[in-house]
Amino acid sequence: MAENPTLDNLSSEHRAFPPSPEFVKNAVADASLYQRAAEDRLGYWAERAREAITWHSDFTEVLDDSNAPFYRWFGDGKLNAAYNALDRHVEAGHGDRTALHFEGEPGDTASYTYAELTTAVKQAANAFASLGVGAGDRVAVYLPMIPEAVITMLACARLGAVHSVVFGGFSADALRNRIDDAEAKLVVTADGTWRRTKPSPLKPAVDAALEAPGHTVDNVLVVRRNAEPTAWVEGRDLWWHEVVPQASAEHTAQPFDSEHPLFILYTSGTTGRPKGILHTTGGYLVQTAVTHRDTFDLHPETDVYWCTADVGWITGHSYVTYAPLVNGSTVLLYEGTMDTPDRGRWWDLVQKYKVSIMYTAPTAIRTAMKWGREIPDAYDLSSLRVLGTVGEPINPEAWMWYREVIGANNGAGTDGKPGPRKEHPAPIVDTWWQTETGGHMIAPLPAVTATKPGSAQVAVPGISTDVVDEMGTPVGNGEGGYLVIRDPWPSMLRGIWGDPERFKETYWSRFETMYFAGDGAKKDEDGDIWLLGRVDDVMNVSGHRLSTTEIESSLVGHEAVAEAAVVGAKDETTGEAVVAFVILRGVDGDWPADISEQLRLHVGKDIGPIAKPKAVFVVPELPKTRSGKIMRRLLKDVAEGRAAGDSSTLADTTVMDQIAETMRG
Ligand code: 6R9
Repeated sequence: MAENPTLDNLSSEHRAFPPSPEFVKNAVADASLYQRAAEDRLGYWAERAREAITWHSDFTEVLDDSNAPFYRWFGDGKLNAAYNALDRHVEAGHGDRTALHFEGEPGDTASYTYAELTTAVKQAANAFASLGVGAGDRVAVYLPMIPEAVITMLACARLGAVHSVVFGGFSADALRNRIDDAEAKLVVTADGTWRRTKPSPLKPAVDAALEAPGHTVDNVLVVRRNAEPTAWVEGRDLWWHEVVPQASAEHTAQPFDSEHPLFILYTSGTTGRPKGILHTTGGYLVQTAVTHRDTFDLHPETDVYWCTADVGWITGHSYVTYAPLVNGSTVLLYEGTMDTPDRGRWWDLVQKYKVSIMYTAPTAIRTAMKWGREIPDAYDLSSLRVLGTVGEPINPEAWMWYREVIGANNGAGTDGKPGPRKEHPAPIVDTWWQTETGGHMIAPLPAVTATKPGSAQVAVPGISTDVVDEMGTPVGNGEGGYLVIRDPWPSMLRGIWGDPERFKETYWSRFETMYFAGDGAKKDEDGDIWLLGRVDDVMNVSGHRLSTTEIESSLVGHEAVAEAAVVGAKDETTGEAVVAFVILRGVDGDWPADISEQLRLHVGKDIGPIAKPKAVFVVPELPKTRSGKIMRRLLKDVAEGRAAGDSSTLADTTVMDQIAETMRG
């Protein structure tokens, strides 16, 4: 791959933004962390574990690798996750600090101090226990982004019960499969939520999921959220408000083993049925808390932290619920979409709650970019001081927009003009990690790293990542290959629920002793890591490896393009051919009729003739999962002239029809 012209193209991105002196002065994490971790990796993690977590009984062993790849971390330590997220902050005198600001989509609000959230979780724990839930039992959670989602997760953790959160957008079938796989005995749900001002039901999917007999569920606990009429199964269904607030507010958290299961979270594999990724308690909390503090430069006394991810995804587990609360921070939780009641909603929330740390996905940034900067420019975003991204590679254009338009905003503008700018915009931290890794693995330290637009750059302290070739040999700087993780890490998955063989096969068989992440990556001339997308998204055109990400990035760099998705379609001569789907900025007629041809030439010029798409299709929408990932598989079907395959996990299932329609027309 060394002489690959297209992989080399990313090295044309040479901008770097060092931290400002004032940011460095007040930062919680400095370069000594890398130093310390390099000297003694396990000693480093032991120190961080004791700093971040209150252990009921201390551990003596940091890592047990005697049964690899089934690693154990802090194995003989005992702790309670909910105690760490709640009670200990109250005991330390922070009971009055706001733990959660909640804003519903219709504009209703609620807030919980640490003392109030602790009480709410104790009551929920007592209520769950009265329904027969105990340590080791599984609880399925099918809730919108409301405080009860966080309360439910922590109440399970408090009891040692294992939660399995299923994203509210999944179908009844998907929910049933997950309930069955985990053998859940309780389902916690809501009557519904709000989506774009309309009530959106949830409970009917639970009813449908449980219709066929043979399941393990005894009770369904239902939060009243939108108060729409709901079918009711007597004896099985219970209202949250009739059970939880009545429960005792006294509950003493029991310590559990560090390796006690904390949760299962299903994620899709490359093929076949979803994998139940298992996380346990001690190591997971240590690494998520430590990275949340370091990557976002968290000052829990003063920061207001907002992660826009849904609790149905790993980001919502690690960086909405567990790490922020374990760190005693103030968290904003927002129920709705970006554009309700209008496209300024997110920026209105930042202004209203004086959000200082914002963590979101590139797809959201590109959407905001598409809507135009006049929208965020009209708000005062001066409170923002750290900006994070996660979920997919971020193209340099979106990164720069995030920095300039959001991170440099120093007050609202008027008359459609931007307001004052900051001399030192908020640093951007691009965080690479996975459901399987539990917490951040590759990310800048904002007070140390000179950040580069589009790169996650360096492994976090104590983590050893590498980029290797087919044979597992590390590639040199300027070369591309497969991303691997060399050493076990505290928040690593402990397995796939009920399927140890699949765990070994999926992650540990490609390169024996190293974890195979499934992502392509490149080291630049400084040795910094650039993620290139899933290896299943890497195309091979005439023997050249081309990254979908790189071509998408080039397309989005053209002034006409708002969003782009690229796939490799089978081609008789070249093996695969590059086929691009783009959404244009503005309205119909803004661009010349031969815009597709112009875009082909643009990519050819930008990256090299080899990368020039064979076809560029202008489409109204791109098929995305509910977590915002583009489903290239479906586009590949279209590009290869087949009917699109299973599109049931799309956020909007009509998108493929719209695309087919456009291509016919
Ligand atoms: C946290 C999360 C994991 C996959 C991962 C990779 C992609 C995540 C990224 C990124 C480039 C980043 N990914 N973060 N790619 N840069 N900063 O998203 O978990 O839903 O399991 O997805 O997402 O391809 O392998 P998950």
